[in-house]
Amino acid sequence: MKCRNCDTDESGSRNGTGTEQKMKKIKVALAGQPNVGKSSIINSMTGARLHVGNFSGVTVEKKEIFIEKDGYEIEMVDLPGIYSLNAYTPEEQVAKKFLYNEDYDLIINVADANTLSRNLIFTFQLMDMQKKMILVVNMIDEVEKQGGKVDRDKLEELLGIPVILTSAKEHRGVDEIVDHVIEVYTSQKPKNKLFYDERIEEQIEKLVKMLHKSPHFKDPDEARFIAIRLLDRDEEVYKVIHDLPIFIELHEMLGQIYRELEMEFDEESTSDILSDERYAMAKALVLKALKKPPKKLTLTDRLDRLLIHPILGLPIFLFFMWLLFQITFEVGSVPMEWIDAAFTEISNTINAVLPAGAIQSVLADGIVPAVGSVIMFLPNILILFLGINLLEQTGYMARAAFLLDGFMKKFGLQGKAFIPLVSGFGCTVPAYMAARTLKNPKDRIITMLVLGFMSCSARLPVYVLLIGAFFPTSHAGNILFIIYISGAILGLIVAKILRMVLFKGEPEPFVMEMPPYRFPSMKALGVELWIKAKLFLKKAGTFIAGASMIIWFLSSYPHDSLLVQSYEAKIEAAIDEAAKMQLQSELAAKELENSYLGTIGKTIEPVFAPLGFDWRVSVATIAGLAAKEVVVSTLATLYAVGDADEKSNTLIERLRENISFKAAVALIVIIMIYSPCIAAMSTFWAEVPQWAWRGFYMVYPNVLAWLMAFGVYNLLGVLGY
Ligand SMILES: Nc1nc2c(ncn2[C@@H]2O[C@H](COP(=O)(O)OP(=O)(O)OP(=O)(O)O)[C@@H](O)[C@H]2O)c(=O)[nH]1
Ligand SMILES: [Mg+2]
Repeated sequence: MKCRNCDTDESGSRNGTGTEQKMKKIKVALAGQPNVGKSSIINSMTGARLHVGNFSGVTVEKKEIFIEKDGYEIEMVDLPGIYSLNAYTPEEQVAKKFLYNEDYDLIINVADANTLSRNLIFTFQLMDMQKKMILVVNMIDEVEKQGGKVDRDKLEELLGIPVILTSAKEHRGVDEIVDHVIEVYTSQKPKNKLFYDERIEEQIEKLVKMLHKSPHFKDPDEARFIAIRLLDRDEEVYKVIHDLPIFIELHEMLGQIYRELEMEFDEESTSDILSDERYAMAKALVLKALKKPPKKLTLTDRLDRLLIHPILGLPIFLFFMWLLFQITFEVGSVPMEWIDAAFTEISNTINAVLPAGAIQSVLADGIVPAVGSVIMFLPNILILFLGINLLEQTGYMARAAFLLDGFMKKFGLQGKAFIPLVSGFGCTVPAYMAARTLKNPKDRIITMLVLGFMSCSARLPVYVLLIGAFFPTSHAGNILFIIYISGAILGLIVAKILRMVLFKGEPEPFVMEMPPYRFPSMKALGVELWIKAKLFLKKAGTFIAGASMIIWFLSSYPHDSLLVQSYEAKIEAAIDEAAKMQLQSELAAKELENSYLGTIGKTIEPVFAPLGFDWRVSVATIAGLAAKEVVVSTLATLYAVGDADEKSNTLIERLRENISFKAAVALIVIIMIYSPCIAAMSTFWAEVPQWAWRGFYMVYPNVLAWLMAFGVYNLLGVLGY
């Protein structure tokens, strides 16, 4: 078996092999309830690196992985988790739309063996679609560890579809899946074994007959599915039949059927009747096919006694967060100094080896310090990501959301918003996507509007650099923690204001599944960190290096030969080395000020002057709109180009000489609040179609950032800094 795009980090694109024309294609939809291990199964089968986590709503967009075997090209589509075909949240809608509208050959329905009966309810809905289907019962390791057992043959016999027992964690059963896919694809579809109560079947039959009157529903399987979905009060399906010529007749018949069934079953809606039916079938099936593990107090129960304790829960959570930022700073700064020193050494070597000129300058003053200044924060970023990953993988994320629900509700946000907000500490782009798990559109837009205040990992380099330069090392970890917490608190306050002014009403009540605690897989953690490191280094080597070349060019040209000549004469006439050095520094500073960037900087300087920023910091701030690391690399380039002083070698020393403490704090405030990077902004645009919100989103964080920075700068001034 060969996987074609598994070594791409997040899949999606296909790298053609040229052989694909000859291959027969099979398209498989991987559907199942959230957190059952769909993405893990694809990873385990193919070596792909789809993102997994121990909470519902990890996958929010469909992802394709291609595998080849025995002359077949199999496209596996990993879908977001979906509780039922009566889906509500935007990410569930992605899965539902795919299942309804796309052309695919078969469904692999993944179920969690721990919660089999609940999962089977969705399985029945999928079986109603009358497509070729395989049931994969995953997490078999957990059930067996507790002394339970799933009877595969029994399940197959009762459901009438192939069943595979798997453990994605232990790589058990997963290799069988591809063979089954090919076998099911090449064989006839088995006969439908799923029938409801006779009284319901009678009505389904009536509806099918009516649907057959329309040329759209000649296929009996499809007509049966539509009939069942109509009984299940599926709005999407209702919209489809609404436009048919038979609609009036059908609508009348439906009304009558609803009334009859509701009377007969004494239920409020036919949808409830079908739910009860499926529930009863699932229960009966589980009784026959699952040996239940004996009930005992699990590790999860014992851990939860402490971790979601009504009084201790929150302080424990805050302690974990504090610890994370301490470690991020303390442990991260050790290799940081080595990396910094290594890049300074490279710059010095380039200066020594290459003849003076544009090439020497673009390398030693442009690319090397810029890329180095960003790469040196890789250790900090990896530690922060490790922390977020642990939160995701262990199952603690859902608990933290639960603990903070009451608190967040006071600020007009719902507890579930905690997940996108925390993801925002890693990267704002997936965090905007993760907001899809919020059902209520108002909750979702508020969360997205304040998400930018959760400092992403790209802002970490700016913070660590400024903290290193302007605060005592002993407090560094605490300062970092305070910055992150302040961002979060500001987010809550803004959410409250938005809720009061623009989005009146209450946030949705908290509904979220608490998954069992799971030990994170070291391999999965390693892979996630490796992907992160690779992406970060790639960004430093491409985007940041490119940006630094532009900054270097703009800050080195145009050359004023008259100025250089006049200074060269002065330097030659200088009496001693010190005077020479002084003149060289003056020349470098003047040239920089006269450069293109100097001119641009001077033009925008007045906007930032009230915050104590000189033109260089102003330019770096604006450049940070592209990506936050660019703030650091721009400062590195600007201070390297304009600095001929051999004494202050590191960027930190140069910053201390050129920026005041209060301006540095104002810069931290700006970075914390103003618009995130281009990638994040375009994601927001893609996720939020309303122009009014897009416009608001582009303006308000920047105005707020300036005002807050101005306030802090002046407050520090009053306090005597
Ligand atoms: N013990 C055990 N854990 C598993 C197994 N498969 C997945 N997991 C864990 O279950 C959690 C959920 O896995 P995912 O692959 O993200 O689940 P998903 O179905 O893709 O979830 P959504 O994308 O949210 O719908 C993760 O913590 C996995 O490590 C398994 O077979 N055994
Ligand atoms: Mg997933």
